[in-house]
Amino acid sequence: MERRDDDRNLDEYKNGNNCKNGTDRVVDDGDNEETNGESIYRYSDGSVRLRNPNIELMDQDILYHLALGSGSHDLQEMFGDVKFVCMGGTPKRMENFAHFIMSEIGYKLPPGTQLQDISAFSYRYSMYKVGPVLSVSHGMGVPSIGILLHEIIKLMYHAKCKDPIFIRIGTCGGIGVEGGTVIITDDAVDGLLRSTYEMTILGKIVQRPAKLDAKLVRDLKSLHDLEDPYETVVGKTMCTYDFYEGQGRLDGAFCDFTENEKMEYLEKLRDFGVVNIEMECTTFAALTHHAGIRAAIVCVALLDRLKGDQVNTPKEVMNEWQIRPQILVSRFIRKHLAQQGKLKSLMQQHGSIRSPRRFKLVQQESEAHE
Ligand code: R2B
Ligand code: URA
Repeated sequence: MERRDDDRNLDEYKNGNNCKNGTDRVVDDGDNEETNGESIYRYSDGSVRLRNPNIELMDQDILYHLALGSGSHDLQEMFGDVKFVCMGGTPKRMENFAHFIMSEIGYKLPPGTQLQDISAFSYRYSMYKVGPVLSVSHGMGVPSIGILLHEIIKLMYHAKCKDPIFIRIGTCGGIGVEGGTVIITDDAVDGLLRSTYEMTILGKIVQRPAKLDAKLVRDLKSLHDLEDPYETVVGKTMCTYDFYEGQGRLDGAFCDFTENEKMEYLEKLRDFGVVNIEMECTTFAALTHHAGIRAAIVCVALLDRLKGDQVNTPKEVMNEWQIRPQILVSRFIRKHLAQQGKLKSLMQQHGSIRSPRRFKLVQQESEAHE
């Protein structure tokens, strides 16, 4: 396999700079990084760096669950322009998001082509690319999103993507918030309320800090429109390994606690600042942070767990709710692209602009609302 120009990972590993202890030196690329005072682990040009010297030595790297490979595909050509990686649980939601973001950023596919699930042949995850946006499903729970993150982070590395931003767009159970409320996570905690992702590696317990980007939280929150007919709140999100007993539900196949015990627990979570419960946040926060990638989580609450356990909102209502995080994220992407002067060039692709003068007026109008 072609080695990268400077064999950076391997040489740094040989020089004892392999970052096993997390004390790596890093670049501040000035792209408004903010991770609680720590530097971000990336190359000086913003491209993603791997904390694994083995990848350089491999003949090819097969991203098995994405049905892609560094030997079989020109990953840089295919994905080099990716700036936003948006992920959510289901293939359908992420297909819908791909279509939605396509119209939001005015991206036009070449005539005669249509959006394709790039990872269709993996039969595991679905992935769609809309210009600088990758929309990918991660399945349910920690193991599923963990596998996806390993492969997507390697994909960013092989493709030499610069400063990618990862955003999880999900669903959750709210704590003390109405169904339909949008929640931006500022702290991801596990079932013991620790801001860590704990796993077992080679028979040892390893904990990684589950940190999200504080500036992304503020930027996303600022894009809530006062006219939105729902609330957008910021708070702690708890990650569980199970939907039923793990989230204190009384309606699973098993339940060894009383309703009083359940309520006591949920109230304790609320008093600690937990606003929602889902099943991926600590892994998502920890692995993106470990990779030096800025990341955020935006979920919609499907119910208020202080009021019940069953998800029984009508499908049509729930479908509308699920678009809410997508709207917020699309505002963020539009704003980011507009600030970088890239929105216009996307919109001009494939001759979609009939009148540059009218286009400019419309763009100015919409930018004024961002
Ligand atoms: C939210 O919803 C799913 C469980 O229904 C899970 O993936 C999550 O985090
Ligand atoms: N997803 C969860 O993990 N929990 C809920 O209560 C709803 C959606």
